[in-house]
Amino acid sequence: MSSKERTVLSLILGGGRGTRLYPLTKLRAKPAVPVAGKYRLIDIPISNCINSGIHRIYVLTQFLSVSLHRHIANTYKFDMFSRGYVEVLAAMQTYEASDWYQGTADAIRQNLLYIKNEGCDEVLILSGDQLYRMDYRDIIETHRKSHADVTIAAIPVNEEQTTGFGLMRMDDGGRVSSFVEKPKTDAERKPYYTPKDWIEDRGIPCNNRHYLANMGIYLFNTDVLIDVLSERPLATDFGKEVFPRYVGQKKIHAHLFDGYWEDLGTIKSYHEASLALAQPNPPFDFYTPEGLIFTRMRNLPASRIDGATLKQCVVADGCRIGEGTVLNRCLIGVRSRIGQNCRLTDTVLIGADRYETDDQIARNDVAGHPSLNIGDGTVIEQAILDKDCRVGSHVTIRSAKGKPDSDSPDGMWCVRDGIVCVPRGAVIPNNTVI
Ligand code: ADQ
Ligand code: ADP
Repeated sequence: MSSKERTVLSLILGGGRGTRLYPLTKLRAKPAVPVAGKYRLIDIPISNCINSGIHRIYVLTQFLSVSLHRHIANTYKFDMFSRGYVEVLAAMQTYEASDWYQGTADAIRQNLLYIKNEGCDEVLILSGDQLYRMDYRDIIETHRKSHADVTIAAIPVNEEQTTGFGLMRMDDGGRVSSFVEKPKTDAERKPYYTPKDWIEDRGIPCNNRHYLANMGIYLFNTDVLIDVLSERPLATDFGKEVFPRYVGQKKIHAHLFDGYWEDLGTIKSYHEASLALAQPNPPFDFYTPEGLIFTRMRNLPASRIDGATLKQCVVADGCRIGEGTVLNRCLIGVRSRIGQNCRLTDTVLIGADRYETDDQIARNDVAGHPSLNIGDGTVIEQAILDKDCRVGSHVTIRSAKGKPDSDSPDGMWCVRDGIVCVPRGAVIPNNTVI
């Protein structure tokens, strides 16, 4: 290495059309989707970058929402000496192409100008919809030691999980010798079977995980990235086109990782990972001195809970929970208001953007209009209720487990992956049964 320290620029892929997270992405860009009661999806990779000493960060998103921009501008302020920044690059804003980003590689290609201008040595490409903590200095070290062109982070997965991932075969020196994107058949998957000893020799317990999956975390030498994307202008996706094609031509290495890493890109995985935060010994730990996850400071009061029973719950700031209410395995987001004698099970309540005054609530009651967020005597199971929803009193939302995806005619709720989702701002009148 030269005496000059190598520099890393980070690009976070903030999401395609966001259809898999619909309706959470109905009114906001995917990076702005709330997570863990008080954060947004984008806080996870940005915090990982900051904790790894990477301070130059672009977030690539399909559309620029005011709330995403405000969140980033108000949260990530670097001092003038660090030369750090977090900036959002929206698809429609680029001059070279006026189209939506067609895929992960295309999103990066449309922003090559920014990468070239930055003059960095390496580019770290991250997914914006994963919950994990990683010190990227480790993958940077693996990359530099092996003199690779590209290094991909890899995690061992079991056979059932393989259909959702790109799989890699590595040689003993850590070089990737072949890559297949989301294999559909046994024949496609079989060559990627990695023996237990090979995995355990590298200090990772195998636990029946015989396949090395692409985590969607890539470290490229800048010149290689520019080459690859300029040479193949039609390759739109790293997993589908770029890696399978370049695996023999470029020096692609893998960096093994074995911590908690969960995709939050679908309603099902979002719901599961959110509720897992409320478990005893949660797999992702927000309560640790290491690797703080940052978010925007809010001047919210502490939560007030009056005679309610809570089991395995996470409650964010500024909430009020009424007497006689029972919450089992719930994630309750900022400013949530839950009335008396409610029963919520396996539910994610994202919260509210503001409070209503007592006067407003009284007027709503007289008019029979539900107030923010959940009225008295309401029962909810297996649901995700987005921000500012107004679920009336004595409403029942039953579990839709096993039921097909559907949308209510009035747009006030839908079923995705067997989970009832109430979109942002929806109103569910008193006594409704879903
Ligand atoms: P997928 O999970 O299918 O596979 P993909 O849709 O390619 O992921 O998205 C990866 C990341 O890029 C996500 O954060 C997504 O939101 C974002 N993204 C997707 N399209 C985008 C676009 N047009 N513009 C901006 N951002 C976009 C990939 C790899 C697999 C690997 C898994 C790991 O292809 O090989 O195993 O990630 O999760
Ligand atoms: P959250 O508090 O969950 O992070 P938002 O960032 O969307 O959510 O902000 C909550 C509310 O506060 C919204 O109604 C938003 O319009 C308002 N708000 C937040 N920050 C500002 C700001 N800097 N200027 C004006 N309004 C703001």
